[in-house]
Amino acid sequence: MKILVTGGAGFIGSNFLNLFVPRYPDCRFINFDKLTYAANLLNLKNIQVKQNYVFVRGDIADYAAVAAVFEKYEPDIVVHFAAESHVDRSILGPADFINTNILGTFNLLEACRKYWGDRPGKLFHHVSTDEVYGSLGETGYFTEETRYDPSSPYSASKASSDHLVRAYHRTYGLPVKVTNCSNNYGPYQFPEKLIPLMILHALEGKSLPVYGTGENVRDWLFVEDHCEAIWTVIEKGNVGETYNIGGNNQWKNIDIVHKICDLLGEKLDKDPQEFKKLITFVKDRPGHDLRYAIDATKIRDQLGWEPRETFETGLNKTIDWYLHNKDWVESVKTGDYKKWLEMNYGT
Ligand code: NAD
Ligand code: TDX
Repeated sequence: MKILVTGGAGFIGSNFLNLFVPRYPDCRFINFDKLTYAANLLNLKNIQVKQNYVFVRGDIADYAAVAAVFEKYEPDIVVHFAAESHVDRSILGPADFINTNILGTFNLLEACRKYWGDRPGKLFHHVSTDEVYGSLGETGYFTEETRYDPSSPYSASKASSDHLVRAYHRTYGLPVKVTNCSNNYGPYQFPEKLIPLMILHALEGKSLPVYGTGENVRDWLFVEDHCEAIWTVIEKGNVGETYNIGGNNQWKNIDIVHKICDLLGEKLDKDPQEFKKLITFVKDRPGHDLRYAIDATKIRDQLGWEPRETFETGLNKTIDWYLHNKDWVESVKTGDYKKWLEMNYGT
């Protein structure tokens, strides 16, 4: 089985490869990644020498590059993570989001259609987000039937890609599966996202910027639980169907920031107040969705998946990881990784 993983040098994709490359030595994994600012090949240092793993640098928005990978590696399964993923960046500059998330997905679908034809045993697994559903009010959950209502250029581009994937199934019979997951956290997450940003700012004594009043709610899932859920859907899910993934773990942003400060206080034997005094309420994100919450009944009941980590165990692991992986943190912060990239790849 040959598995093409797009975006495998990013946060979730690298966790996916780190879990499954060693676990499935009979599968060959091809990691196709453009290496944007969010990627880091250091994430993959434990598997880079494995016989069943290969890295190919390339852009999914470039059809010729995508076609070349299909010709050379003849993948049976595509697990499509590659995306521009940060909402704030999409507000500042949506163009890359349209290009990668929409055009890039289209190119992959076209390649599948051309190179797979009607052959059996193929699968396009599309990794998507709960943000396509827009915002919940104070109550309720997103189910697989919730109407799409995206708020940001990021979520609109992901919604668009979801529609394309489903259209390729209905129109051309392409074997696809879609998963829509809630907010992930864990090792290797680029420190622009809430949890790693707060951990690293607190450690450096920088302000902890909470948007608006901090009352917005997100539903958090440990990244490895997301990866296991994707694998479960690949193995056991029905072709043409969608599965929501979430850990039933809703938190207000401000409460998470307090919790991180408390845990850092415990771990570093410091007064948490030292970190909490850094909290600064800043201008709200435009179009900021109030609340996300996933109803994961379908994947639990039909496929038997459930998360292994609680928020307590997952957040502790995550903070410990950022405390013990200073080289990774430094390389991301100082731009050393960017220099290394320029030396090795010229850009
Ligand atoms: P990330 O930003 O950490 O990583 C994205 C990866 O895609 C990077 O390695 C980047 O280099 C690569 N990439 C970007 N543009 C590319 C292009 N044009 N061609 C090839 N590679 C390209 O993102 P992430 O947080 O790991 O998210 C992965 C996927 O999961 C995304 O599709 C995202 O929408 C989805 N998702 C993320 C979350 C979350 O909380 N992070 C939750 C649900 C779904
Ligand atoms: O500095 C911050 N302060 C703050 O209050 C940051 C970075 C975020 N926030 C708030 C905004 C959100 O309500 O925290 C919440 C989480 O923000 P992000 O980490 O940017 O995540 P979010 O916008 O919820 O989107 C994430 O989850 C769904 C991922 O980035 C997406 O890729 C995924 O699809």
